[in-house]
Amino acid sequence: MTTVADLIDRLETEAAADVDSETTPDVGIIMGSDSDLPTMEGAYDALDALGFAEQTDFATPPEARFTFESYVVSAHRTPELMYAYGETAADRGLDVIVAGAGGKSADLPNMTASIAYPIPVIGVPVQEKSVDSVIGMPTGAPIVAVDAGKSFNAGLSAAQVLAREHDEIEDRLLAYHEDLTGGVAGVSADLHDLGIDGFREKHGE
Ligand code: AIR
Repeated sequence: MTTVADLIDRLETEAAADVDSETTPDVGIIMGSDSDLPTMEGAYDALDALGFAEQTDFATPPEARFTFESYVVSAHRTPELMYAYGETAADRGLDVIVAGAGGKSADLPNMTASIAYPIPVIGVPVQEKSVDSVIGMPTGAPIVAVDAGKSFNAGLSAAQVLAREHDEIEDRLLAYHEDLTGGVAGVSADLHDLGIDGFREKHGE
């Protein structure tokens, strides 16, 4: 069985390996519990829509140039792992972290933001009651955060961070936005031109 010590060893070994940053995961997605996964899936969906591939083995990256990885890291059950993840993030080649946690003590995003600083952390409060805990940082200890459950936006924000360095991601973000606005224009025209009944018939509502 894999232990927390095994995972910490793994992270530290990877950090020491000094591999080409083009082969390391660009985005790290972490969550306090696997029960957060249904909420955090939006971040995967956003990155997937932008052409990111999942990297499941640090040593053998997928062909796609831009990648993400994910782990369950609990601030309260496995604080040592949280510390190791944040501390090794830069040396493991991560450029940005998406961190989600739920409950009233949703401290993984805010603690990781402090440990991994200056790597930006985008916090996802898994529930409404987690918002204050995620965003309530003291002056000088920043975190970026999305609204409760909005992990899709966290994935987009992570890509925005990377787009400052990679034109290819900027182009994909612009194409995504064009699709999005086109979708709104399409339903707007349908609603007007078909009328409410016609719209319901066409869109199945
Ligand atoms: N959590 C896990 N470790 C520390 C915290 N705050 C959060 C998880 C999850 C919630 O506690 O992020 O949203 C409940 O976790 P579980 O594992 O009991 O379902």
